Amino acid sequence: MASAMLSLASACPSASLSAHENLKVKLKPGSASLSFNKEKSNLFINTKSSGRISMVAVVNASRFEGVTMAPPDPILGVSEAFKADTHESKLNLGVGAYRTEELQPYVLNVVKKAENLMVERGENKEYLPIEGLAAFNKVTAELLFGADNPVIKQQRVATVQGLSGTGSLRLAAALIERYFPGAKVLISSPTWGNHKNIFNDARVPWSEYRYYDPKTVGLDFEGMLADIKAAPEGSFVLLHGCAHNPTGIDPTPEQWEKIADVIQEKNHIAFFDVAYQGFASGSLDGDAASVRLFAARGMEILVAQSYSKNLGLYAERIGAINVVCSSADAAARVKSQLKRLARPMYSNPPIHGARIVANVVGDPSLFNEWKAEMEMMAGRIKNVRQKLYDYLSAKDKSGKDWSFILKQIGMFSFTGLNKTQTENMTNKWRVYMTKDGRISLAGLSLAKCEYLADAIVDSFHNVS
Ligand code: PLA
Repeated sequence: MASAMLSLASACPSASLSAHENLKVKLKPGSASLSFNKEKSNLFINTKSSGRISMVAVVNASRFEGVTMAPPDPILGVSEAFKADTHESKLNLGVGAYRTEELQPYVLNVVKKAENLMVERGENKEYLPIEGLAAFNKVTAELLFGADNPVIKQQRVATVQGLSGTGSLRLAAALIERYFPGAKVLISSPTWGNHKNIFNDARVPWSEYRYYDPKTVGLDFEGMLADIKAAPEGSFVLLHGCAHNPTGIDPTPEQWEKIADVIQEKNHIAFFDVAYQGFASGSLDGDAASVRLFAARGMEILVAQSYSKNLGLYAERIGAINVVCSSADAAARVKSQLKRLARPMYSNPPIHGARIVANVVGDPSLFNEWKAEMEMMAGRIKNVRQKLYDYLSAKDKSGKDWSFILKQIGMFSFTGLNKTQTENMTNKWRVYMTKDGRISLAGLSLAKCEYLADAIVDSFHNVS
């Protein structure tokens, strides 16, 4: 670069450059012509005496000029804003991450024990196969379907370890895009915000089915069935296996049966997102009932699993995609294609979280300890839910019925606060939450319930 600068100076002594965003050039008339290729950030100088000299100009004009600023993520962006706030009374109810009563992150005791086991065994860090850790894949499918389930006995499940729930959903989306071109995915309205991103990025078309009814603050079951029925035959229907995010409203067992009826009638394929197994009710089997009901009917289904919440392994990125097929042969083929899709995306998955899950779920004593810890976590969330309801009912003199909060399950509550009201929650009360009115009760302590109730009552009644 130094020599190029020198040749510019000698070829054209009167040229001076000030190259920032816009290139400004002064030239002595008639002595040379100069052109600047903005696309390539190249500067070409023609002089009469020495012909064409080309050089790469030292400019600050970016080749990424066309890249616009992306908006903050509607969920994870809330955590960033929370961190930047220095206010003492701030409360992060945005992302669904479990906190202790002291509002501290929690590493499960069984996770620590499983990690100690790994150190004791001196396990290595070699690459995993593309499909992941065999011991993990075995226990994760068993946890989901039950070890004695015929789909497992008949080897009809293609299980591939994924990068937690999100990565597993994304892998399945890639499978849909490749093998079901044009097929639509039906998504509940509302749903977890990232679902739409996942299918958009995988270039899978999607549309919404009715789910939440603001009038009853409950499930719009008739609307849901009608929209699933109206969808083109062979669509994929994305269902939250338990603890629907963000509403906390799940179909009843009878309603699940009817949903399965319609999906079967229309030759649709159910695609379950199970991000909260054991965390919704405290029971691993209870929370897998919807998935097992579909499997028991002999339906082919997809199920994405996550261990972020139930084992608190958020940052380990551990989960799986399971595709239940009608034959072992089809399952083997599907699995081979899932591996083929994974290889160029991320090659093979990380080992640490997979070993933790395999150690906990595969060891009867750790497994029982885990269940107790999960019940403890689910129980703490239920306690703050009750306490928040008690405060809201006591403080709100308008007679508004807040009992919907008690009917919702899982780690969230869908408050019904609108965007302006949620802004009041954050700007005035320093309660960080998503703009759809969702609060994560897993981030709330008993000690903060009264403060939160004051913030909600104020926002609900004094802001429209
Ligand atoms: N599916 C649903 C329904 C979820 O709510 C989440 C996480 C995931 C999948 C994916 O989680 P994973 O990739 O960590 O396994 N939803 C969180 C976090 C808890 C997030 O948005 O990423 C939420 O606050 O909604």
